[in-house]
Amino acid sequence: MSEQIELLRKKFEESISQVRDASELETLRVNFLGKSGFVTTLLKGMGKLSPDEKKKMGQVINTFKTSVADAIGKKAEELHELAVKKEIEMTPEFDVSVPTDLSRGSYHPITLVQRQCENVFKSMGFTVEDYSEVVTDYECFESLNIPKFHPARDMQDTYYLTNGQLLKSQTSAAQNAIYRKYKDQLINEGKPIKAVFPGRCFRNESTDACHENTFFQMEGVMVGKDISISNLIFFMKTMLSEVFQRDIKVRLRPGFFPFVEPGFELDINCLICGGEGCPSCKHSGWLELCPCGMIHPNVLREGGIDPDEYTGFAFGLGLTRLAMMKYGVKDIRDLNSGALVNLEQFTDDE
Ligand code: FA5
Repeated sequence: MSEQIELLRKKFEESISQVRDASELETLRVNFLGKSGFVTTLLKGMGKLSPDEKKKMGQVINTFKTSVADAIGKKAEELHELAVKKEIEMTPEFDVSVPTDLSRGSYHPITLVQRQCENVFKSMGFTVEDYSEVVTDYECFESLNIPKFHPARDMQDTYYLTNGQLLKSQTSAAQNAIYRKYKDQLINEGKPIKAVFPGRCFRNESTDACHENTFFQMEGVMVGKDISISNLIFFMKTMLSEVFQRDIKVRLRPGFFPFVEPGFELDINCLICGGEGCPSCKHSGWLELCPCGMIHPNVLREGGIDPDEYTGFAFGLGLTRLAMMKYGVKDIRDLNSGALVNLEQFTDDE
């Protein structure tokens, strides 16, 4: 079996050095780490071994598995950086000194609330991360404890590219990469991971006053020793009181997301109708704003972090809905309408 692992290691190293893009990387990951992949087959093959051999081989295979997962994570980051660099190189140069007679523009309300939230979290020691809008199935679902055919996928039907990649349906898609990016600092220097990552999300969704097919979220994660629900509630409360600059009613209720346990829904009392019920809150008086919870052990493990040593929380703030509430926009679709008459009236009040 040791020889078999050595051969597989060589095969993996050779294959990963030839990978040119994210879809090839995903194929390689499935070949090695997928349900019928080489590593899973190795683990299944241990059934025939004696208990002593099983223990020994189990360790060897797991070390191999971790090294494969780490190398794939690193390669994903490299490919991402390369793609960004290429895009920058291809952007034509333009002359910023050319005079223009266009009137001065204004920031979009979503940009305004995004910046406010970023500033609040930066002041509390969080880094702000950028992530691509086109992601793999692994990033958006599998790394988040949502295997193929899991019913939770039905809630997030999205748009697929012909190469198997997809437009991300949730900012949670960046979680795995963030854990891999900062895990060494966490493990070697004891520095907790504290990051927020705003981004555009896409869902194949019937639109109404509070649902769009293209909307913004801001994900936040904190991972370290002894991180608990109290930390989560503290950061949520601070963020909301800083953004609204006044007391607002919120409620926390149980919610299910495969990547957190326990999970919660954080709702905000509708500021359009004052909680009476209106189309903006589907006549319930409450608007789902920021689901959250304690990160599931499987998700931490998949990100290279030992869940027996570290815990963490994650949240997924609906930035577009936050903009609606903050600026009293009754219909979410107005925010994507491009109607300047509506959008120009908001200013950066910082
Ligand atoms: C998620 O997307 C989870 N990834 C959030 C999460 C992160 C949970 C981390 C736990 C831990 P959900 O599908 O409920 O969950 O979306 C999160 C928020 O995004 C919603 O509360 C809402 O504010 C916003 N949202 C979701 N769908 C839409 C939509 N179609 N239009 C506008 N806003 C939306």
